[in-house]
Formats: sequence, structure tokens, C-alpha cells
Amino acid sequence: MKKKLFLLLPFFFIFLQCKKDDDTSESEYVIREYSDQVILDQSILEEYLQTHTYNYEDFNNNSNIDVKINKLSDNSSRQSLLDMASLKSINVKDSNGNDVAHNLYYIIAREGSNTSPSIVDSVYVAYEGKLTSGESFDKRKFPVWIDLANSLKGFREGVSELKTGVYSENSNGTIEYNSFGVGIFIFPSGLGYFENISSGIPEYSPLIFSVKLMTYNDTDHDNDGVLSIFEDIDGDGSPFEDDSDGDRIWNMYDSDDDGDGILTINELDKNNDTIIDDTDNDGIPDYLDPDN
Ligand SMILES: [Ca+2]
Ligand SMILES: [Ca+2]
Ligand SMILES: [Ca+2]
Ligand SMILES: [Ca+2]
Repeated sequence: MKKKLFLLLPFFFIFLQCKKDDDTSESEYVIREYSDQVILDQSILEEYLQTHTYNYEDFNNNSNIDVKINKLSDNSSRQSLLDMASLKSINVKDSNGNDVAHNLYYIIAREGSNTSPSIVDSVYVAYEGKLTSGESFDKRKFPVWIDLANSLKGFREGVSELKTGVYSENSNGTIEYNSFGVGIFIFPSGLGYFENISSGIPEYSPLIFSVKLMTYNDTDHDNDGVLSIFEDIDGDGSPFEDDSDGDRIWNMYDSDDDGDGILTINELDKNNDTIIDDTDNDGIPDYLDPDN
């Protein structure tokens, strides 16, 4: 009896080890569900927002001030980020096509005196991106152009809440920006890189961006005469995934939106009266009407 047990044991251990290895490799490669991860991230972000503040007193004037986020000391009378944050709920589609609501927290440190970009415009921004650990993973002290249509959902939705300021040209030809909007955007990984690892950013990282919006350009990605934000056919505020002719090219990137072989630019306004044409008066403009 004893002999048998002795013989069995090594097999048992080998089996256990194999099983363990299998489990490890499986859990490494299964992408988490948005609906699970958003709950984890929400508790990380609530904790972060409650325990941090920023230099809000510095934003009462028009000078070029950087956002500085600091840990709140115990018994501090300063406002926390949570005290000051507004909330925007943004849906992300999971693997089954269901919408999962994600919270974007945003703080407008300075309003900005001019106008706001759409979520698909090109923006000229200075920014810093941080992890909840406080580690900075990207910093642009001098502004760069970014196409919001190609940027992180949380970044895009946040920056579209900011307003630009005014700018003037100095005698040496440089442009000076003043009274532009400054904001802080804090969002879960589902509005960021989610399972992807990006330079300096581990997978499933909630992100914090502080952004200064200098100026922006309206964008018409497919140059068809319809601004990208107006290629939002279902009117849900986002032109992403709007695809009139079902050719899997979203209208904002599709130069023939109704797939009738006539380019949108050539049937948008044939008589140049600045009114979009609807030849058969069926309420569907020609560029979205395959019958016309
Ligand atoms: Ca839409
Ligand atoms: Ca188009
Ligand atoms: Ca067409
Ligand atoms: Ca047409």
C-alpha cells in the first residue's frame, strides 16, 4: 500500500504543476471585460480624487500656469479633486456589443474665453499625462497638434469641454496665447488604453491628463465638404460608427457616403446656393440618398 502511494505521488505533482502552468498562461491572455474593469477602476479613481487636490488658487488670472496635482494632507481644508470634478458618462461597447457606462471626471481649472472643439477636431495642446501613482508618462510643455478623432476616448471627450482663448502675434513673429482653457481629465482604463501597454503605461491603467487648449481646427477627415462632426448621422453626438451605406467605412472617412458612385463633394450642393441638395424632397439629402 505504502509503495503504491510513493509511486503515485510524483505523477500527482507533475499533474499539479502542469495544471498550474495552464492556469497562469490562460489568465495572462484573457482580456478582461469592460464591465468588470470599470468597477475596479472606479474605486481606484474615487480614492484618488478624494485624496488629491491641485493648485486651483493659481488660475484666477490669465497667465500661463501649469496644473500641479498634490496629495491632500490629513485634516486639510483644501477642496479635493472630487469636490471640484464634474462627471460625464461615456459608453464603451464590450465584446458582445453592449454599452458599458464609464465615468469621465473633469475639472475646468480655467474656462477659456473663446470656443470649444468638437470631439473629432484637431487641437493644439500642451499637456501632461499621469498615472494614479503620480508618475508622469508623457509631457508636452510646448503645444503640439493632435487629431482628437485618433486620440483616447477620455482625452477626446475631455478636451472638447475646454474653450480656447485669444492669440496675438508678437513683433518677432511668435504667437502668444492668452486666456485659453485649462482642464484636468481623470478617467478609467476603458476610456484609455485598456488591455494595451503603451510606453510607460501598464495595462488597465486609469489615466490623468492636464491640458491647455491653445487653438483648434475644424476637421473634415475625408475632404467631402461635410465637417466630420456633422457626419454624425444618428445624432448621438458622435460620428464614430455612423455608416450610411454599410461599407464599413464610417461616413467621416467615406468620400461617397451613400455608396451611389457619386462623391459626396459632387452631390452636396450642385447649384452652389449653400443649401444642401435634396432633389426629390424626401427629407434625405442627396449625398445620403442612394436614389438621388
Ligand atoms: Ca453617431
Ligand atoms: Ca463623408
Ligand atoms: Ca454619393
Ligand atoms: Ca446620392
